[in-house]
Amino acid sequence: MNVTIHGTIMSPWVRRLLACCEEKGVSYDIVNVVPLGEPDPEFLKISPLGKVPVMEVNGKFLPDSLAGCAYIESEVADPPLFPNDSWELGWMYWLCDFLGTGVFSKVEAPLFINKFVNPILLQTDVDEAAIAQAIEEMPRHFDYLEEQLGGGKEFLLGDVISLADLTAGSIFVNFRHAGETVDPNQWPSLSAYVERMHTRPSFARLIEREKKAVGAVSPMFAG
Ligand SMILES: N[C@@H](CCC(=O)N[C@@H](CS)C(=O)NCC(=O)O)C(=O)O
Repeated sequence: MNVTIHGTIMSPWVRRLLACCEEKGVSYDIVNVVPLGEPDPEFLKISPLGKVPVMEVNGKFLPDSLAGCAYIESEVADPPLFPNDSWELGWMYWLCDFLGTGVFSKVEAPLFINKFVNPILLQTDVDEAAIAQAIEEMPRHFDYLEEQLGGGKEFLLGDVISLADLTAGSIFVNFRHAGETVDPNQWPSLSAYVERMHTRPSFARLIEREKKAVGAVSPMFAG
């Protein structure tokens, strides 16, 4: 199976879909689309919301990473990333939503935009109030993840990896691009978990590609 992924490798949602391909051994090509400014009308034809990623498969286009991951799961069963157990499956969707609506939107996106994209890539204004607000939001979001990982869990659902882990792993790459790290004294389980996720072969390959693309420009790779 081969898919084409339209988007930028720096997007957490593109990266989540790439991580799904990497984990399942699905080969992929990347068409670089950076969703800044007014979307190209041609792109809106395959992505009505103007967002990345779009997954192209057999001449058809799926404009959402969750939809793309669900499609891949259904085509390539091993290793499973969506649990069979009904409760676990529901809980996994909840965790994905918490990570996207909470951790990403409230904490990591404002930091990524205002500590990396705007000052470093675009050299435009930084919203200091947005940074302060994100720092304020961080503890309650990270406390929740720390609690979820309690009792020595390897992954968010326990012993087995799921899409929730790819979502978290991906979002925390952006956190690192913003020059941030999870404080191991305050959140020891979360800090170790992020390290474990980022050293998995799937994420290690994705991070290496990003390093080649942006190099020391990203605070994640500087120094
Ligand atoms: N639910 C979508 C979210 C995708 C998303 O928000 N992508 C951002 C990049 S990180 C984007 O394309 N933003 C451009 C825009 O909103 O115009 C998914 O998982 O694919």
